[in-house]
Amino acid sequence: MIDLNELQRRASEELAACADEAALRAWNSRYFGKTGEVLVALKAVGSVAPAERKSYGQLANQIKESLSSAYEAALAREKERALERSLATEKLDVTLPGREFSRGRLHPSTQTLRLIQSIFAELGFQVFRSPEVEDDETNFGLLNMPPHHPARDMWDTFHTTTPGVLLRTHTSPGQIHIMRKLCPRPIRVILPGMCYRYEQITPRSEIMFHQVEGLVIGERITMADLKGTIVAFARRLFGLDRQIRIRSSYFPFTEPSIEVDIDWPKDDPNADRLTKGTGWLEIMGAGMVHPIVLRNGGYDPAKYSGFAFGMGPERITMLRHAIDDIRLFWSNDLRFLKQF
Ligand code: FA5
Repeated sequence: MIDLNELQRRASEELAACADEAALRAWNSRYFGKTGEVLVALKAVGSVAPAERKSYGQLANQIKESLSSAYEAALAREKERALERSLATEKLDVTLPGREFSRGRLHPSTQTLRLIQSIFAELGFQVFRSPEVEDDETNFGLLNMPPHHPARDMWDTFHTTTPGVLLRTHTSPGQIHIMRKLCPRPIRVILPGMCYRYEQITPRSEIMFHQVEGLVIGERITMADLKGTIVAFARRLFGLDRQIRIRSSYFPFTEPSIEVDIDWPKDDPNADRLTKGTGWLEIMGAGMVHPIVLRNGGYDPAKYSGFAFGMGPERITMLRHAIDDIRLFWSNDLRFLKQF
C-alpha cells in the first residue's frame, strides 16, 4: 500500500523548493500528470484491503485537494514575483513625454504647383496630364519643328536607346495630345509635369524641372485673352506689389510669341547675379497657337484660334521666396526643404 503521508510530505517539501515557474510546472506533471504519483495513489484504492479502503480513499482525496490548491497558490505567487522582477529591471516611465514624430511636408515645388493649379481652377481651367517620355515627332515635329529645324537647338534632351523616343524637353507636346483628344470642342486646360533638358546647370537652370503648360482653344480667342489671363494669374500669385513685364519673343509653335518676366525682389543681394543685372526673371514663354500646330491637333485655323503658355514653377518659387539657386530644389538637403 502506498504511504500517503510520506507522499504528502515529500510533495509539499519539493513544492516549497521550486524556485521558478518552470520548476513548478515540472512538479505538477510529476505528481498530477497522467502517470503522476498522486493520480497513481488515487487509482490504487482498488487494491487496498476492504477494511482500509474507505479511510485510504478519503486521505488520498484530501491529499490531492490540498496539494493541488497549494500548487495553484504557489504558481500565482510565482507569477506575481516574475511581474515584480520585470517591473524592477525593465523600467518604463509612463509619465515621460512621448517622442516627437518628424512630420513630412510638401516639397516647395509641389506647393507652388498646387497654388498654380488652384489659381487656374478659379479661372476655369481643367488639369490634364501628358507623358514625360515622348516621341521626337510630338516633342518637336508636330510643334512645327521638323528634323534639322534650328530651334531644336534650344531644347536639347536625353534620348532613350529606342530611336526617336526621348524625355520631353517641355510640356508643349501635351498640347497635341489634348487637342487630338478633345477636338473639335473648345479647350481650356493646364498640363503640369516634369521636363528634362541636356544643358548647362546654372543657379537658374536645371536639367530637370517642372513646367505648367496652358492651352486655350476656341472661336475668336485673341492675344488680349492671353494677356488678360497672364496678368490675372500673376496678380493672384505674386500680389499687386510685384511687376510683370511682357516681351516679344520667338517660338516655332506660337505666332506671335511673348515671354513674361517678374521683377526680382529689389532688396535681395542676389538680384543682380540671378537676373543678369536686369532685375527681371523670366517665368514663362507664351503666344498664339501657330496655325500649323492647330491643324496638327485637328482644329481648322480658319475657324479656331487659341493661346498657349509654358511656365516654370521652380523659377516662380525662387521669385516668391528669393531662393538664390535652383540646384537647391533637387539636392535633398533637409535644411533647405524644412524652411517651406
Ligand atoms: C518652352 O519650354 C516653351 N515650350 C514654352 C511655351 C509654351 C511657349 C507654350 C509658347 C507656348 P522655355 O524654354 O523658355 O520655353 O521654358 C519655359 C519656362 O520654363 C521658362 O520661362 C522657365 O521658367 C522654365 N525653364 C526653362 N528651362 C529651365 C531650366 N533649365 N530650369 C528651370 N526652369 C526652366
